[in-house]
Amino acid sequence: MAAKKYWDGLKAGAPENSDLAIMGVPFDGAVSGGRGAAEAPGRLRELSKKISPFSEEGHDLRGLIVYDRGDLVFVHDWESYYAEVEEAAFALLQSGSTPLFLGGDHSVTIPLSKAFARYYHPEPVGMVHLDAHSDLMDMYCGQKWSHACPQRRFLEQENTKIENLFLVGIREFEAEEVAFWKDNPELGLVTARRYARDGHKAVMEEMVSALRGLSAVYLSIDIDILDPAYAPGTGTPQAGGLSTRELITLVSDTMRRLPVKAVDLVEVAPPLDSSDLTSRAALKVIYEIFAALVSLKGQ
Ligand SMILES: [Mn+2]
Repeated sequence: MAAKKYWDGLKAGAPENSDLAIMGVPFDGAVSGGRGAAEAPGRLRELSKKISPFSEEGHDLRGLIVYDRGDLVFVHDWESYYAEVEEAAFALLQSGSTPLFLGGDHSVTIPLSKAFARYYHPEPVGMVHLDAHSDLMDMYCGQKWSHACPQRRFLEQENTKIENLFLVGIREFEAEEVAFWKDNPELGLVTARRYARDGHKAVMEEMVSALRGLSAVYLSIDIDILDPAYAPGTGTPQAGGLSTRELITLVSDTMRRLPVKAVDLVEVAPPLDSSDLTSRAALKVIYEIFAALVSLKGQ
């Protein structure tokens, strides 16, 4: 799929010479709430045609070279699909560009972050998880690959550590997740309430200091970190979340201040959306990721 068709105004590149590589993972078989996240990559690409290639502060994004690998479509079974997703993610990491994975539900982070950890092994890797939920369940609905489990699966990788996992925006828990947090005080966990109380700057300092020393960080953005007022189109919305204004700044600063080497954006569910509000919020975040990459490229 040529980037020319979508992502209007950006330069289309090959995997080896691009700044950013996009891959859609249209899978929503692991949700506990509403489905529809499988339609997100298609909807986001479609809407990208209407977005001008400038950041919200007027920075020109037309120099950014983007390779859009297209979607990895689910064909057979869950296990072989995740193996394929992992291999495709690994290949994109090998190409040297920064991958941006478009989910799909949050379970897709399981094979994606596994590929990430494997690519950087034995170097330690970190994770920033922006979400209403901590996704720290060992099992959910009898399933280890539920969208409630990705961070537990990430912590099973050899080169990950609890202190290198940093969560922001959390405001709903299962009993097991609260117990896990209590048993592991080194876990970086900022609730949505604390984010509002302490403010962006203080949380950024805490995040940067928690992940200091790492050379590769994975950024996982669940759109339900946003308040449903800003992002109604998601399977498990939770009131009391961040505003789009806050999320854009949070993602932009995370990209600039930490060595983010891969990003995913998950849980946008177009069939549950209203006037594409959620997809448009996601695209705003995506274009600020582009802007961060452009400014990092110029350094
Ligand atoms: Mn999640």
